Amino acid sequence: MKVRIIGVPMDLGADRRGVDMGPSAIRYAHLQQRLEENGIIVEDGGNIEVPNPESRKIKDEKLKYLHEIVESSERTADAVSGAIEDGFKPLVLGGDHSIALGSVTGVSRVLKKIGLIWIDAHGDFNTQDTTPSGNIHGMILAASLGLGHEALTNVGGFSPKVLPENTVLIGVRSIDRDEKRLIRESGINVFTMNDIDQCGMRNVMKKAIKLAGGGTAGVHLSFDMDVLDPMVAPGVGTPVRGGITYREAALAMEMLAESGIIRSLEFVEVNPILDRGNETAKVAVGLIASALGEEIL
Ligand code: NNH
Ligand code: MN
Ligand code: MN
Ligand code: MN
Repeated sequence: MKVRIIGVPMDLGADRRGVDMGPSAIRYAHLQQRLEENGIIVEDGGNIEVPNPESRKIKDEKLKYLHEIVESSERTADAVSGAIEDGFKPLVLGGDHSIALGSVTGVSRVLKKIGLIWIDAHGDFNTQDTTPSGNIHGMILAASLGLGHEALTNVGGFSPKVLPENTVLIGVRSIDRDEKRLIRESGINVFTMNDIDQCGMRNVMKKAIKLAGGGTAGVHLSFDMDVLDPMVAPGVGTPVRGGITYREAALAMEMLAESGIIRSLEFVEVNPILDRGNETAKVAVGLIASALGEEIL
């Protein structure tokens, strides 16, 4: 297997500094070495260029940094498409979750019909009409399905990037009021924390793999580190109590690796400023290794 690392030091979508250092923190936690030990050929493609919030004066818009995020997304999409075309599996490191717009666009453009597995404490299903914060990282799953601001949905020049029946949202426990209605109406597949508690991660992932992988050319995994319990992953911008354990996350990754459906993946929202001893980045590296086929024995 050949993997190309693509860093996206983006913090504009969360409007909060620190998460832009996520790619460095994950690299510093020996990502490349760990993957190479597993026999993977790793190429580090460096970082996508992202502007700093300090270099920007006007800040009064409803969707914060819309223009900058759209432009960065196009660059990320090109890097992700390029990696797949060059025979690599793109591994995108965030950065806040707004970077998923670029990754999803990049995979969808090459594979045409994709599945999407979105693992997150949040729904990321807001639009300009429902967002309580104006932060674009809370809108990207909706945008991938063609819902929301046209500047977001039109990234890559096509929309939607994925169909609701091939979209699976897992681990949610914090959804805004109007966002709830949008998710229900959308027809996407959702497994909440309650579903994980009731049915177990194994059963949830079995269903998710069928839904996202069935009849698609491949699946993009978008993993928001805040899905983990804050005790496991303290270094995230918007922690929510009652998250999944390390083993639940690792099992999900191991099952995805075994299924063979994953064509590209990303890990987002690692914020080293809020972290303890780079623990969250280390957790991310363990999960990435599992998702890319590392076996316990
Ligand atoms: N739902 C909130 C919003 O739209 C929070 C989103 N924050 C996240 N999403 N970290 O994963 O602003
Ligand atoms: Mn920055
Ligand atoms: Mn998210
Ligand atoms: Mn989240």
